[in-house]
Amino acid sequence: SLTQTTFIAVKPDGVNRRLVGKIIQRFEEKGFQLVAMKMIQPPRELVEEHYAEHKGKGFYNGLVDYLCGGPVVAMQWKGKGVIARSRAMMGATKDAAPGTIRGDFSIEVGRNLVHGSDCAEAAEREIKLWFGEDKINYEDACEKWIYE
Ligand code: DAT
Ligand code: MG
Repeated sequence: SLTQTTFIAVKPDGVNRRLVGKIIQRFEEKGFQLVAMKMIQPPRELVEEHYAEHKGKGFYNGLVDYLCGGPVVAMQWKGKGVIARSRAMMGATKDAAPGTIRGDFSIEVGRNLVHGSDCAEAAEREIKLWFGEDKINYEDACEKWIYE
């Protein structure tokens, strides 16, 4: 629905490689609306909770180290079908296709620049975890030019 909101994060490699602007620009150009954004170096407990589904897997500790290892730009983006559409724009976890963010700017699965919630339940959980109630619901002035 139009009111769907998702959690997107630029991971520490994206920040250090100066790709924050480019990544944000992709979602802006698509027509999605930015409703919350902050830069934080997340504490380990937050990242462990965020990636709880992967606990026990071989890559889990490295994954948590990577995400805690520098600044993260955490965002909420709003729009029609934004959860699935932003995942498509990010590209697959493995061998992301050219034209996607991961496909265009990354090589390794463990340095893949960006996170996006994979379903509505995850979006709700991750938004609560990273932002609590913090977001700004401002009027989207160009909505009628993006949606029919
Ligand atoms: P995604 O980030 O596409 O939602 P995921 O939730 O399956 O992917 O995994 C979370 C992150 O963990 C992913 O962005 C990169 C890392 N990861 C996943 N599978 C991996 C693997 N087989 N080896 C190394 N890192 C992996
Ligand atoms: Mg995931």
